[in-house]
Amino acid sequence: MTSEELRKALRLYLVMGSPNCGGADPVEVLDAAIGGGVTMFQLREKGPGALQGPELLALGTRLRQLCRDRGVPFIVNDDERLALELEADGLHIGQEDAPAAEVRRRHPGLIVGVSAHDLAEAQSAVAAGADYLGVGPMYVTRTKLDAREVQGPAMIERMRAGGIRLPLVGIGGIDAGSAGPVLHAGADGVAVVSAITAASSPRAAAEGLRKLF
Ligand code: 3NM
Repeated sequence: MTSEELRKALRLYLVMGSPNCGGADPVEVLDAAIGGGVTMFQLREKGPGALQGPELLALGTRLRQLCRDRGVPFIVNDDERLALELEADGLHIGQEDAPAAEVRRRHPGLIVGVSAHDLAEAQSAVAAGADYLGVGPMYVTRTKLDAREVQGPAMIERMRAGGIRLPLVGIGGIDAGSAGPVLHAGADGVAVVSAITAASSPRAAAEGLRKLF
């Protein structure tokens, strides 16, 4: 994938695991969300009731297949082994996970995304060879219990002003009503969990976000 293709794929990035789906089948949620215009998917199986082992592998296999069928890049959060087992297109890592430079070296063919919360973290991630950055939290989020302090869209502006040219997505508390300032600040796209997974119609929610592009 070229960097321009990656920039486009990052426009509407759904991040999700079974704990975010309120008992609905994550495969059905993802199918509807892709129907509504989701352009990239990350399997992030975290929080109360998160699946592990064979159950996680089984769910990941179904989600991976759906992404393959629909032509949507499939990214795995944090778990390098799972990413390889599922033949993921990429890995997303946080500041508390394995160092980005090592992940980059170990997996030269994968898209590597890194969570960055300030300009210094963004600069280190660029130096480590990241392909894109997730910047958050943009707004208050109830999805990630250990989220940092709210940075707001201004952090994206600060990164752009500081010379960061890598594809950027904002994350944290974003929905169709609050995505505008994030894009205006210089983000290539938005990453969302609950705006889609907790919506009564994930498809309509995704359509509402896609209209912004
Ligand atoms: N990462 P919602 S915030 C997974 O700030 C994640 O790095 C964040 O969920 C960060 O769209 C977040 O429901 C949760 O607010 C985003």
